[in-house]
Amino acid sequence: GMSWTQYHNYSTIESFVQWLTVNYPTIVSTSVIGQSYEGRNLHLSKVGKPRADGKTKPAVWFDSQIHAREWIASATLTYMMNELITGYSSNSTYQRLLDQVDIYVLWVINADGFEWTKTSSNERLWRTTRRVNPFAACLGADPNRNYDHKWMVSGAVQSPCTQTYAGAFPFSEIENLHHTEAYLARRKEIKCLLTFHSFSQVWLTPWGYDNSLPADYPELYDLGVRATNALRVPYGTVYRVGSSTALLGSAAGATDDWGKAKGMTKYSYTVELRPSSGGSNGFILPPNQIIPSGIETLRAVIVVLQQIIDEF
Ligand code: 0X9
Ligand code: ZN
Repeated sequence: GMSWTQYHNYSTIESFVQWLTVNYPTIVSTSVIGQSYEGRNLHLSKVGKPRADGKTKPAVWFDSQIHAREWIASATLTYMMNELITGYSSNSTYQRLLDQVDIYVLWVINADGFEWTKTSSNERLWRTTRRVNPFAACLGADPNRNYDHKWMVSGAVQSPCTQTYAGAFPFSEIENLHHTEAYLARRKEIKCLLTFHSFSQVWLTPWGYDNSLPADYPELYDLGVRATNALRVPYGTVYRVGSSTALLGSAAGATDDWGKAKGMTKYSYTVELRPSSGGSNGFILPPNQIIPSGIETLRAVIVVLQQIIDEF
């Protein structure tokens, strides 16, 4: 097992995923979908009980840590998955959920950037990937500007030395390319995408590339409200719900818009976790908030899983 009283490095998260896979083989399987730019394995787990009749179940996709510095994202996701998996045999709610829905988990998208924030002496606030850019001294691109739906139309730039560099072309970043290949291969099953970030305590719907709203926005908004109402129960943590553009301003090429437009995923959300505010300090969330974040966010996730089961 792993602890949630501190933030861990990439190899510890890998060992934890391996441990879950070995110890809960009836509900967890894990594969490597490819390697990061620096050669780290990118792990995708499938969590859920296969149906006895072999019929397909609806699935949801969770991912985290596309932004290197947002440590609470993978900490919260690992906490929630540990709780669901290790609690499966004794908790009838978890059992009912995992018997009816599959959860794909891409644990850490930006493994290189994440590890850099852990190991470099002064780049705790690194955001992007770590790829060498052929014509610039600065490394990396913003992987949350690198997907191919409305790439570069807003909130992104073409200069490598900025935090929101979209990359030279869509899927220039190998981590994004592995993500889209693994995702689109399963898109007929996937009804919901949650991509975990920090911070601001907002539950964001598409679209993020401009101020238009998808036709089914009322349903996305309604589920977001119900999820964040459940999240509020344990500690009173307040989230706002709305489109990315309405709440944060537009930025194109992000996971959520791509998931909805290219993946045809109805419920596609970016979840910006604790804290609600704080400048760059907001990324440095004290480790004693990992477990509360995990507990409250799991409440929201349970509402989402139940909706997917009821609707599909
Ligand atoms: O700007 C981002 O990539 C996300 N915020 S963060 O502070 N974690 O960097 C928000 C992305 C919201 N989605 C879209 N703009 N499509
Ligand atoms: Zn982010």
